[in-house]
Amino acid sequence: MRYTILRAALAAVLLVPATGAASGPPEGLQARIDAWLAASPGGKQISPNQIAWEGGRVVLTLPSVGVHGSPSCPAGRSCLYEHANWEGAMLSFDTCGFRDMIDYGFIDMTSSWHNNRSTRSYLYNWTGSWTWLWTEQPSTSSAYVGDAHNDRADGWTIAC
Ligand SMILES: [Ca+2]
Repeated sequence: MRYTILRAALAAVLLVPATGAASGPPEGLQARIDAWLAASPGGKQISPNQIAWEGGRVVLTLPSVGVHGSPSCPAGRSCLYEHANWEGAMLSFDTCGFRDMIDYGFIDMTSSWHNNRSTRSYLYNWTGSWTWLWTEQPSTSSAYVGDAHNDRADGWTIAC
């Protein structure tokens, strides 16, 4: 029960910047970093636009100048993007296994992806249990996950 409440609270916190960004001037980068860290304890800021968890195995990159706009995931990592066309915040992993993206403030956010690893990734939605959304083949990308899957992914399994 506590888990469900935390998830709902996190979603509410994370929806605020998205709404503000759409209707007003761009908010400060550091302010967005600060809000992200407050909502996702355990992360550490490692550069002006990046937060790392697990010693760098998981890295969030916020667009500091312009947008990503192309599949930009570093070699050996698998990346999820906040917006279509590989734009907005990017969450990247360089380790295999399952992760609940509530730990990184990235639930219900993914709109495009780039898997730059040699193994598959599997994305899931939390609906009281884990429901499979899509599979990413090695060294592939998608500019948009589609309306049925947009802003749904909460869990991520990267094959070893
Ligand atoms: Ca979801």
